[in-house]
Amino acid sequence: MSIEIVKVTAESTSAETAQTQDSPRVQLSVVVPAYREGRRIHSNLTRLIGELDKLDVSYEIVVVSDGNTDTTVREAKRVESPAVRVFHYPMNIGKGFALSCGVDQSVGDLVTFIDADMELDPANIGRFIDLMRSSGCDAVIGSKRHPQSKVSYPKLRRLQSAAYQLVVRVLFNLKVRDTQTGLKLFRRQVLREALPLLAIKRFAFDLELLVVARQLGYRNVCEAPINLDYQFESTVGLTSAWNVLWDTAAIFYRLHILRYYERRRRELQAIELDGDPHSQGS
Ligand SMILES: Nc1nc2c(ncn2[C@@H]2O[C@H](COP(=O)(O)OP(=O)(O)O)[C@@H](O)[C@H]2O)c(=O)[nH]1
Ligand SMILES: [Mg+2]
Repeated sequence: MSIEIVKVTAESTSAETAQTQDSPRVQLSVVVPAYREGRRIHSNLTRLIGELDKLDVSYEIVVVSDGNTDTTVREAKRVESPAVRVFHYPMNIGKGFALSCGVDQSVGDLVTFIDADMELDPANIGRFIDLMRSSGCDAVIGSKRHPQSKVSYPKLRRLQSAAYQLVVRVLFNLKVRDTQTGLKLFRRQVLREALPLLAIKRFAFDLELLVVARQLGYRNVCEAPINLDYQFESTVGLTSAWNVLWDTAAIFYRLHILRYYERRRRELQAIELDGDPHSQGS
């Protein structure tokens, strides 16, 4: 699939420009997938910037508008900060695709994903970075089941989430209690290796990323507390819940039956070697 990704903020605000000039190297990239966020994205990005400004890191914010036809792009562009870049493409492909696309456009050594609705408190990002630095882990993932998390969300969602995590535990034996929370921090190297192997563009992307990262040897994943303030405006209905389950079964099939991820990795390595002039008969 070939998709034209259009950058919709002015050239002078780009982080690549920042990288080549005197300003400090971007340490943290914050990728924000946005779908049907409308007017609230402006105040949400402003809140995010307020929290990031408190941290002792240089950062960029990469907003990815995934086929929005509402005011999301216009409202995101109104945010007056040189750290914010907004990308848009015309079709809605899915949050997973949007996150991958945001990572491609970003430059920081650390990469955070955060949902645009800011139901997850961006003030938590600082703790994620501290935890990564102190523990040396490959990824920090927000967990609704961490004992220090403060979460308020409906009973039905709690039940769905608990049942799903049970399925995940049985199928994949991941050593985490919540794969689905929309606040995560990765070392860029993990994403650089894992993202090209993923097949999922929409549902269960988070799970596939964690499964593939483990397969690549990135086993050191920490869970961190989050504050979740649920706003009852979810795009995840019963159909999506079913689709997540279906995608989850597909990950299991690709991992254990097809051995797809291993094969894909070998294919990509072969392509890389072919394209590398230093690999030819020296
Ligand atoms: N780019 C992109 N983002 C999406 C899509 N669906 C949801 N999102 C974003 O992902 C975040 C989480 O979605 P939401 O519907 O709130 O799911 P929930 O919080 O799990 O109930 C929000 O910030 C949305 O803007 C999508 O198809 N593409
Ligand atoms: Mg949400």
